[in-house]
Amino acid sequence: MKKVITFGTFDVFHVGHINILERAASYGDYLVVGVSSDDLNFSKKNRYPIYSQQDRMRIISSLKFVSDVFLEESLEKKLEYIQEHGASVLVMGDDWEGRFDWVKDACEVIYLPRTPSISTTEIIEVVRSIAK
Ligand code: C2G
Repeated sequence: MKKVITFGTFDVFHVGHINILERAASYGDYLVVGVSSDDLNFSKKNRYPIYSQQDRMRIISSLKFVSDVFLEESLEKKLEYIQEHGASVLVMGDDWEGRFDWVKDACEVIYLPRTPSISTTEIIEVVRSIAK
């Protein structure tokens, strides 16, 4: 069985997230998703996600093309996660282009184009401006 792995926060879930997960799944027979923990997010973006890690994991695990979900607690543990889950392909959006090339000895690394004109940050900004 060919296992594909991908990672992300998937906060305020939107169609860009669906698109990357669906395309990632098409590279194999089994898609495992590392959902970034609340603390990892705080360390990367200096803010906590709107949705809790429990809710984000529940949303991702309910998708028909996702086979397994786990909590991603550190960016440096990519290789460990890949080996632990027996993944032979890592898929990421191209905002991460080149950033995970260091795992290429362990598995194939594919960066896919992001869905244009949608992001969690933009949704938060729009909602904020409406609420004012
Ligand atoms: N994405 C996309 N199109 C968008 C928005 C996001 O294809 N319009 C993709 C991103 O490229 C990423 C995935 O959706 O592959 C999840 O995006 P984020 O939730 O923003 O994930 P991020 O916080 O970048 O966490 O170990 C890596 C990190 O955990 C990635």
